[in-house]
Amino acid sequence: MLKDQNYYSKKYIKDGYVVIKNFFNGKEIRNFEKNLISVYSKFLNKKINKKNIHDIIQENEKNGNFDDLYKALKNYTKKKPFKSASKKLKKFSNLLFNKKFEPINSGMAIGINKSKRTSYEWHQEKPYYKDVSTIHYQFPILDLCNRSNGTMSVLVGSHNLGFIRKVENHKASKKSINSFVPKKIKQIAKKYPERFITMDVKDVVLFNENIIHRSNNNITNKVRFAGIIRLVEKR
Ligand SMILES: O=C(O)CCC(=O)C(=O)O
Ligand SMILES: [Fe+2]
Repeated sequence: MLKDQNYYSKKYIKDGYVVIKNFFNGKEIRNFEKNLISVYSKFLNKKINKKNIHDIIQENEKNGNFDDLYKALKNYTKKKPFKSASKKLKKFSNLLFNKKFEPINSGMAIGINKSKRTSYEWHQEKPYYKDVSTIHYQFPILDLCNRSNGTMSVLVGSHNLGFIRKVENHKASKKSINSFVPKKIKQIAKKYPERFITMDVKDVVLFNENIIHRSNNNITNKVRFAGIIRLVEKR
């Protein structure tokens, strides 16, 4: 099914992230899709399908219907596909690191054309999970993640900087995402190369709590959906 563990852990240690190809199977992906459609239909009060979901979400974004969009997203990430995926990723992580992990959070990054509201500036995950040791997974839902739909990018090797405590809080508006941007980001970004995380459906990226990463502009007319599962090391 997968490449050997050694490859993943070496690459993760060196670069601060690694893409695992074909982690999920067709059935798991279909469950993510089905739930996405049904939850968003319910919360946005529309008959949604795989085709029209993009226009409907963009319309809601344009109309400032941020509360319903947020409710849909929150509800979705608590559904069964996320629970099953968390279990699978937990097993995988325990083997990979020879440690014991537990799910700590799930979420979804959503990239909408012409909107910066839901996009993150450069940040580490560490400030959000200060007192624990965490690992992070992200994976495409419905469609692939690539540079044109604004997939996340990372500063390769920047996890070696450790927890950067000097950060600035960037939040464009009350209902925008909050990013903890390292104060010295300009210098840091010169030192570590930026790489865009491209993933096909079924792939997943594993990334370090200290790697610096961000969202990018979605220049397509489709929404980017990226599921997120975060695990914490049991002590
Ligand atoms: O994919 C994105 O837009 C960024 C997501 C992110 O920061 C994360 O998954 O921690
Ligand atoms: Fe993040």
